[in-house]
Amino acid sequence: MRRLAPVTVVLTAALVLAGCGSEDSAADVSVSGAYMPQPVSDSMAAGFLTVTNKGGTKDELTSVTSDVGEVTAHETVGSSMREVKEFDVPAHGQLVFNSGGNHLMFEKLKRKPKQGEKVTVRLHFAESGTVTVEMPVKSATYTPKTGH
Ligand SMILES: [Cu+2]
Repeated sequence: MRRLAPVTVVLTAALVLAGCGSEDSAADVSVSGAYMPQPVSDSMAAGFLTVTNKGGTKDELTSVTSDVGEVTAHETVGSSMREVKEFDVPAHGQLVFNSGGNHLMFEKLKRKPKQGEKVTVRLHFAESGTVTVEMPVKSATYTPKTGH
């Protein structure tokens, strides 16, 4: 339980700020496998992660913010991509961002993230409030072993 305490504090603060009276549904959504390949561009980067919803209610990822720049969520359709405003996180399901598929796109970077650093990313959910993720920066060619 001790390991989870900082997350709980962040979530509680987010709910208070939002004036949200919902119960502790925040515990239903968690993030794993987050990483950012070290960007080759000075102004743009991509990020990947998996959102898992343990709860019985669908949630939605409504926005993503970071201190390193502007973030949008994209889906890949064929060989092109388009911005998606709200991604569903199905009940008892996952929302997966992975290379070649859905991805987070960081633009107008204030600094260029380097391998070994961490980028703070905040995921804002319709039901679960805000989840803060420390996204590690990996090598430019990194692919997770469990990746697709
Ligand atoms: Cu994109």
